[in-house]
Amino acid sequence: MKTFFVTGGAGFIGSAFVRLLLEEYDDCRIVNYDALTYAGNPDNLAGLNPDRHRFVCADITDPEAVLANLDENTDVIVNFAAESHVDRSINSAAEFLQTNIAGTQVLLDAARARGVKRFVQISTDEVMGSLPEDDDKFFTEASPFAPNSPYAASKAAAEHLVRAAHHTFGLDTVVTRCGNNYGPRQFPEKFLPLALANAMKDDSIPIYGDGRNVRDWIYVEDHCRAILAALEKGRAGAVYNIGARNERRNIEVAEALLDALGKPRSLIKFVKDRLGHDRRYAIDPSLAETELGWRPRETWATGLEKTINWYRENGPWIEKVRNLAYRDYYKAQYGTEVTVD
Ligand code: NAD
Ligand code: TDX
Repeated sequence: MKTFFVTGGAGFIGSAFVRLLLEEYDDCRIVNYDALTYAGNPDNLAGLNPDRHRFVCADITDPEAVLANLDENTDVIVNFAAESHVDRSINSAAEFLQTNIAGTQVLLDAARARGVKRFVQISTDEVMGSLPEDDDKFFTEASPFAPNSPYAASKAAAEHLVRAAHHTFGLDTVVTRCGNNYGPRQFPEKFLPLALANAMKDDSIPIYGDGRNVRDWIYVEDHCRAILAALEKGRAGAVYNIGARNERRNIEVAEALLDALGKPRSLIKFVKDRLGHDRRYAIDPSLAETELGWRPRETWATGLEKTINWYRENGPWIEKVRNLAYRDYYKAQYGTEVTVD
């Protein structure tokens, strides 16, 4: 039997990972440790078996709470907990430094104190900065760090702390760096679910700048399977870039969503650019493919279809997360209101 301590497991990717663990291991036990910030959502955990999945509402920056909930026999910590939205980090960086940096160190210290066998850090391609447009360059594990937003800088700092814990104390660590995830249960502050939720209500889709920025999109379950492969087969101290070789310009993403929904492209609205907006992310996942034997299962077409179907079938989930706090955030960020039921 394996025991997992998953942080941030009530968020978008963490909740998909917890589901995958419960599917893949008949006898695993999971402590799902999440502070339920604005992005954490208990509805994301509906229906999970309480005998094998224990939810704890607490903060990773609280060392006592972490130690109180981290058993001696824990096999793996998987750290998803983070402030994850670039625009919010531009508005205010403080929480990003606390959770993403200080919180990661708390978890590393606790892992050593409890003799946890492996520590998996969920990082991002953004730590490597931005690539030139229309180029054949990709991010590899050897790409230098060049974070451009406070979010990316905080995730880069966290990676350095993980590296230091491995080098100095011999903690068994693995880092995964993924690109832009999409799929069910993604909070609609991120571009794809925001565009989808807006278009479903005939609200406009705000596109920053010229809309030609490129992101490398991956279906969330494919990312989770890569994390599982890294957790099981990754070398101690290694970093793995995870991507589905699926570069798209933002404008193409918006057009694909509108076409699939049968909505007019006139819903696209160009708005003021994000400060410091990274131009292109593109990942070379060769190492994960060769060392971990991992491959994505979904194509852009199948992943998008699954995602759109999920949002179509889960109107109440969307309406619930587009609460007063969300509507205030939206108004402050975009200067317009979103339509809610
Ligand atoms: P998310 O914002 O949906 O979820 C984050 C979760 O962490 C939430 O449930 C929140 O309540 C929890 N959390 C935040 N601060 C906490 C704290 N101090 N203590 C405990 N829990 C806390 O994020 P996501 O999109 O699911 O991303 C998960 C991880 O994957 C993050 O580390 C992010 O940097 C990384 N990542 C995300 C993407 C992406 O495209 N979304 C891509 C690459 C890497
Ligand atoms: O309203 C918008 N309009 C727009 O054009 C928003 C919210 C975004 N965008 C653009 C900015 C980016 O070029 O769309 C692209 C995607 O934006 P986000 O969804 O905010 O993602 P990004 O900034 O690329 O970062 C994401 O990928 C790496 C995740 O949010 C991070 O958590 C992850 O680490």
